[in-house]
Amino acid sequence: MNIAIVCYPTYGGSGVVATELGKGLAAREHEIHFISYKMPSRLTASYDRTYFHEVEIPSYPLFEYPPYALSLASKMVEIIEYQNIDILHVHYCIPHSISGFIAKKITNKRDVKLITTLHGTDITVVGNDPSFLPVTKFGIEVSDGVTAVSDYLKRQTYKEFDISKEIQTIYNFVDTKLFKRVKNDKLKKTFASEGEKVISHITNFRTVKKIESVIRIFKIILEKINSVLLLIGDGPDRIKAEVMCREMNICDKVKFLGKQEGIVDLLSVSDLFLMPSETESFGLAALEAMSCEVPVIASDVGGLKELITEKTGYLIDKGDIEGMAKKGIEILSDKDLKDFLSKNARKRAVDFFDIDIIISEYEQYYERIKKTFTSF
Ligand code: GMT
Repeated sequence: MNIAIVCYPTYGGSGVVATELGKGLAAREHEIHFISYKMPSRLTASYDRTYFHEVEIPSYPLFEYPPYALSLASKMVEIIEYQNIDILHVHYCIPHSISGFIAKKITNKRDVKLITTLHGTDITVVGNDPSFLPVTKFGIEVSDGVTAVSDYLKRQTYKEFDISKEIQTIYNFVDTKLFKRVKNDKLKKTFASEGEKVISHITNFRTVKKIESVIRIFKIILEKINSVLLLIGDGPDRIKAEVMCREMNICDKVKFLGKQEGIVDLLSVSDLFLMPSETESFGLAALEAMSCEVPVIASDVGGLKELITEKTGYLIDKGDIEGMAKKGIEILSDKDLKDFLSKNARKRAVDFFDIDIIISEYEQYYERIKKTFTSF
């Protein structure tokens, strides 16, 4: 199939899933056309049968806010017309599914199927902002196929939007052959001294990720366990986190690493991963940690219970900082417990969320949607 994949290029879950999906599909002989306003962050090399099309955003004095959704629709029209596209797969509803609908209308090609994957904040935060609700609902309704990254998100979409559209859950995935624990003592020594434990957190530092909770949990753990905290990523709340560390006098123990490409190496030196998010439709970063044998302590919210079990980590009530720290101390001070959780975390990633399993699900879904009739 010729598949156009539309995503945000930034350091965020939906862009990562879209890019890894495209790379995985290209490896299975499909032709992939990525469309975005910038090269997606995980499209770091050139791959066979993979093309990137940049959306140019015109600046004109009249446009205080350049109409990105329309520039994107124009680019989609061009790609549909000239690349013989079968599937237009957009990741994150707003504004991608609306642009996709416009492009389909302009080209009038009913055989091109528009598939929208809902990722999380497009439904839970942005989508149900009253000003976005009607367009999000419309974007879902006019898609030929809709997938959600967890059953939780599917339920949430039905609840918030009062729609009858069929939504299929297709989970996030990880390439377990790449996301595999590697021994790297040299790297470990750059962060931690002998006997010091490494706790990690990957974040876009948005409010929903609750960075202040990560730091508070770490501070309590630190009182009992000699450890360091690696904060990987960047974003709006980073400065707040840096100020907190200064006030708590723990700057030497918290390493702000910024955006990193060598995630596998960093997870491989980690003993524990924290995800105390306010909400999380799936928790891709937690899955990547699990694949690298890192147990996860997370909030008991959203779709995280579809990923994390009592054999792979702990789900604790949202906001229960003491509870999360207590479990962290337990894991870091009991080698048998840590080994048990690590082994099962890896097993769960391999058995249920490996790239090969999930890419096959997407392929089957595309085949099914291709056979459906589009009335507009
Ligand atoms: O808001 C974010 O955290 C980023 C967002 C995205 O779409 O880039 O992440 C969401 O999509 C990921 C991939 O499907 C999921 O694993 C994350 O759980 C989800 N984030 C939230 O629901 C907060």
